[in-house]
Amino acid sequence: MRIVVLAGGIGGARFLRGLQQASRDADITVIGNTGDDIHLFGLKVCPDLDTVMYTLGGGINEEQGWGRTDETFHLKEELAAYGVGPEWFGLGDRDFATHIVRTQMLSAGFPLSAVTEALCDRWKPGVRLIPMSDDRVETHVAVTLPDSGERKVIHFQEYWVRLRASVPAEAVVPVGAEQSKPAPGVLEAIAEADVILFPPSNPVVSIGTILAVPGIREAIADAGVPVVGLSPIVGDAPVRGMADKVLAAVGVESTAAAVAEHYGSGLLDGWLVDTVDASTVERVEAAGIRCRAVPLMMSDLDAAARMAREALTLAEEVRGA
Ligand code: FO1
Repeated sequence: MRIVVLAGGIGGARFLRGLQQASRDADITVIGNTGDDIHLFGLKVCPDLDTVMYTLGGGINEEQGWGRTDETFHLKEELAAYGVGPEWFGLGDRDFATHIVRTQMLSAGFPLSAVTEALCDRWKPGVRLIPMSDDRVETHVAVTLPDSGERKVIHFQEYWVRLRASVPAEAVVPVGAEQSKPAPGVLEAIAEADVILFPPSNPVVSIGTILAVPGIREAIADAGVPVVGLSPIVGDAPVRGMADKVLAAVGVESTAAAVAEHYGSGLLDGWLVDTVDASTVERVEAAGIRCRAVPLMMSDLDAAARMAREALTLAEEVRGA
């Protein structure tokens, strides 16, 4: 079975580990979000691609869900000693190697998709990881800074990590998306898929950014195969991260049903909500999207595998409908 998954960061990566366990013989292609990418110290850092690669490749810092395990921060300390920032983004020594290799290959003229393939040669994640685009797309967020009251547009990572999303996101803009093209293999993978999954990733800055690359949303809508998503919102709050902060920016209430309606029945055929949101199944089905309430707390690998199996089961129900 050929499965295509649109993945963001931590939630997406953990779901993928469950999907691999639930569907061992599946051929999984991951279309990774690159809107979180940031250029630091002359290096290109791709947080969501690295989180998928490290999580499935066995190198992830499990508690954080990002960065490498067994990390040290000598390089970061030395840069700080030179007064070279930013200090708020925790790049570890092992992680720096990934960004150096990536930047070296990009400078040699390789596209990001080829670089990602090369990095995955080492990590062997067991999925094909393709960036949504080889073109530069970076999410920026309009905020009113708490101390100065000044309205500013800042990089997503500064909003997410330095500000901890402590102020409302007034606008979320994937800069460059309009001019970007799907990376080689993205549209082909969607066209050849037997099922397409939206894991519990951030619907605005992760999956929303992937869908903002011209051609991807249309390809999924036209794929003619079941598209099933899992709600990242449980009981009106995001399971992890601060999805509710950016949902407000796009006028979407922080509920499992509102996120499904945000994607729309033109895109989604099925939607899994957590059992605590069972009362919302009717509203999602009224939007033309098949809905089931199942446990969605991805507390461990077995829980993630159960969720993946539920998503694949719903996909078959939709296919047979
Ligand atoms: N998240 C944090 O909350 N603090 C950090 O210092 C931080 C550093 C970091 C370094 C590399 C990387 O790949 C990810 C990193 N993240 C950090 C996570 C990152 O902000 C998020 O994983 C994604 O951008 C959102 O999905």
